[in-house]
Amino acid sequence: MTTVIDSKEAWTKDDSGQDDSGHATDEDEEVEVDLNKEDEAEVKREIVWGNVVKFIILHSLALYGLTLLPSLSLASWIFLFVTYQFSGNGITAGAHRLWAHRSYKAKAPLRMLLLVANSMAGQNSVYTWSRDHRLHHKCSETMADPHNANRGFFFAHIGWLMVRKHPAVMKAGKTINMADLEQDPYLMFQHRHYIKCFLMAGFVLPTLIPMLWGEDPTTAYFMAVVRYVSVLHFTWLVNSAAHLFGMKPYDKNIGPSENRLVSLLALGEGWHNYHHTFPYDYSTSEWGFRINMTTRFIHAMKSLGWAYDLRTASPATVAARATRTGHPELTRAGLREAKKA
Ligand code: ST9
Ligand code: ZN
Ligand code: ZN
Repeated sequence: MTTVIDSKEAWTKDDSGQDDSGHATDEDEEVEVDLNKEDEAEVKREIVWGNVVKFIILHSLALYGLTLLPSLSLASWIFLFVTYQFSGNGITAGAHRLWAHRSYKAKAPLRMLLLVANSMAGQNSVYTWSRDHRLHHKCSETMADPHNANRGFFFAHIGWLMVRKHPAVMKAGKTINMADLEQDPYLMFQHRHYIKCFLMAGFVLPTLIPMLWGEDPTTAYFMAVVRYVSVLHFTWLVNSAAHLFGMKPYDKNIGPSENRLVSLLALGEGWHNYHHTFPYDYSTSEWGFRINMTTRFIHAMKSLGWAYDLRTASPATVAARATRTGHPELTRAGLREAKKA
């Protein structure tokens, strides 16, 4: 079943009446931090050198891993591609569209599958990821946004993971309602045992499995590093490139943009102007399956009966919003009209 949302307000509450997305609610009034007056110059950056060293080592290993690609067997190439898609969906279909935004519902087998995929992607626990992401939407492009794109491409991409968070992030973060995720025992298990889950799904299994078809374990390990670092960068591009480059059909007053290349690499998550305007939409775009592997995945799960209650914005809602705040001629309906004329 697909739920079409006609009213903008409809998505801020789930069935239990709790705010489920981290977006603007009445509670916003309680955020006392003057988010826009914080001056970049006043921010005392505290570099977390441990993370800097960690990322240098990780990228060095990934660069060495790239030199092994020509020696890969066909089976290992297929495995690399499948694990990129699988772990990527653990972020896109899992942490992002299911858990952070509750844009659809999933039965237990799908939730388990997505949790394994998410652990493989190694981007912090779903709980931590969703808390930061809900805050990213609620305080988008202010000092309380953990990866505020106004602080530049590098900060939004990777820099934010190498410095202590701005006090505004901590303060505004306390207004994020996480009760829905706290009630999920699977998620809290992953949160409590995160490092073990990550190492097992991200490195141990992807090193052991290719040995079944005779791959050298060292090569298999380096392929896991290449896959991990690639998926990290494809994800970070949503925070950097898709907040800086592209068209804005739905809301021209915000940074998030429609970026095809990012959508291709990030399994459909580059349609970021649409996503920030209609964050409850399970498809993060009005273009269906077009450059959107995650939407294809969710539909495959729906046909198995594992995904249901998919929420989406109606064409009328999209048209009304684009007319009010965006460029209606650049929306799907607008481009269709232009083609006819
Ligand atoms: C990674 C995450 O890569 C990537 C997220 C990307 C999001 C993209 C979104 C775009 C849309 C989706 C697109 C998907 C595309 C996928 C494509 C796939 C092909 N609210 O954090 P701490 C409080 S991770 C409320 O340590 P520091 C809280 O009390 C990469 N409160 O702050 C917390 O304690 P606890 C691997 C908050 O000390 C306490 O502060 N991971 C919030 O400033 C301390 O929190 C790493 O490299 C909040 N939002 O450190 C680890 N935040 O947690 C990187 C904090 O106990 N992280 N609090 O409740 C770190 O090392 C640290 O977080 C730090 C900041 C150094 C960055
Ligand atoms: Zn964003
Ligand atoms: Zn989002």
